[in-house]
Amino acid sequence: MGFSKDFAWGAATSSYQIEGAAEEGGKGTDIWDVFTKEPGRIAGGHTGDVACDHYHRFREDVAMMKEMGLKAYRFSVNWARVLPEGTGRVNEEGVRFYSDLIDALLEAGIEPYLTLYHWEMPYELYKRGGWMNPESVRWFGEYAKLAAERFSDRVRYFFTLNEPQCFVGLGYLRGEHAPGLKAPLRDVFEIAHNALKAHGYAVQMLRQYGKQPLVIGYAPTGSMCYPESEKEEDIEAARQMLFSIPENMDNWTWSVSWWSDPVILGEYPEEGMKQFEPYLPKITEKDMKLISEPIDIYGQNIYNGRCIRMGTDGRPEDTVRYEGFPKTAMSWPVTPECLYWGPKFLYERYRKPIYITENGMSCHDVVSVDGKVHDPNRIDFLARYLRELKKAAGEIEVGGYFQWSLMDNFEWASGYAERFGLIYVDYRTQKRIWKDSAYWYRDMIRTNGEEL
Ligand code: IFM
Repeated sequence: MGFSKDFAWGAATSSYQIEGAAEEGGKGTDIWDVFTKEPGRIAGGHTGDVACDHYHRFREDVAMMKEMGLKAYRFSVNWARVLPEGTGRVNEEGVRFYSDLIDALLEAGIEPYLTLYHWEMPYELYKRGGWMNPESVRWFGEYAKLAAERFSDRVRYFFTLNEPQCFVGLGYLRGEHAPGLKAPLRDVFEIAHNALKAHGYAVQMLRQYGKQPLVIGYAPTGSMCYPESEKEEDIEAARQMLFSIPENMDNWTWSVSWWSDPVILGEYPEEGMKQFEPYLPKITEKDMKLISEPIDIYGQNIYNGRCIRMGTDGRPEDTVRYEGFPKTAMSWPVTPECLYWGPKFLYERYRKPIYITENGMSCHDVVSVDGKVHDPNRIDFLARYLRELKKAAGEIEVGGYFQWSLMDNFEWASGYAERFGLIYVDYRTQKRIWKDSAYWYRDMIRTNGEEL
């Protein structure tokens, strides 16, 4: 048994990475608008001001999705486009943009999956402390309410936060992403706790104001783990490592359990409570109840994993990758097994239908002399990873898969240097060119992964 008949074959994007129109249509400024303008922050000094110009070309982009046979499209709303100051005044033009996009998707027979927060904090809220301000919980709830009121008559699937690991870890601990801070650990834990509370409050608002029964999820990331062998002890080692707490405090935000246990199980992992004790804010029962407001599906962004075995001392340990281990253009290891073991371990622990909300690779894609974009590495990557997911789908509930990304886009601190898309974007002309992998993905969807 493989993928279910109604499997959500999709592709994903995010607002800042593709929309452009940074100062158009009444949009407010967000933290990425500001961050990208600071010298030295982004490779090549790139910004998302124009990006893929999706704001103006969304109909053309939806037509491509239809041609590709996508069943689902995961996109995000830019908070500052609909609420320019973050709270209060609604920008009707911004609401109309997303509304038109949703209509176009539905007309094309594509199910919209809407993510509320893919990192665009309105700058006005940032000036008031952003996630550091306990009020951020209420702000995010107000935004979720607006999304429910305006979009949920047509959108059934919502995700709250995308990769809190990144927007907290890279944005507030390492300073590599907006807003570019290297905050003290105490502040970072408070920011993290507020963001989780905001997630819970958004779930409440979506349920309360949803115009139909909604399917609500969460889309974290984190390092996946897979066992070196099928031996029970290695499997157990990988499971333990996956949910363990990183010892190195510079890496703590990559934890899976710190971000997901509270949301699904209603408590922070005990190991983390001990290790992080000196830095933790006050955590109340009421907070935990809010954070664990029930959700319906569990999203996970998975790109690669660590190969783990049980050490001779009875503790899980990383294995060493051999010389020349396959890697993507961004130097991320190619480890297809993580798309079997990751969902399995997550399902065992959280018992919710799993959605792979992002997976993909960056390649050194070029337009060849024949005018086409040949990306055999991406096809090979997809075939290997999806084969593993298919195996998982035969054993646990897997509801969907979103390829990252529909098209090349603004890859945060790397600017436009990394190409993750199925569709090649020539940023000089905004011309879209289907890569070979896009045709491959279309055919794979057509057969529901039969030939994998
Ligand atoms: O482009 C990002 C995306 O915004 C979040 N997940 C990882 C992708 C690739 O780095």
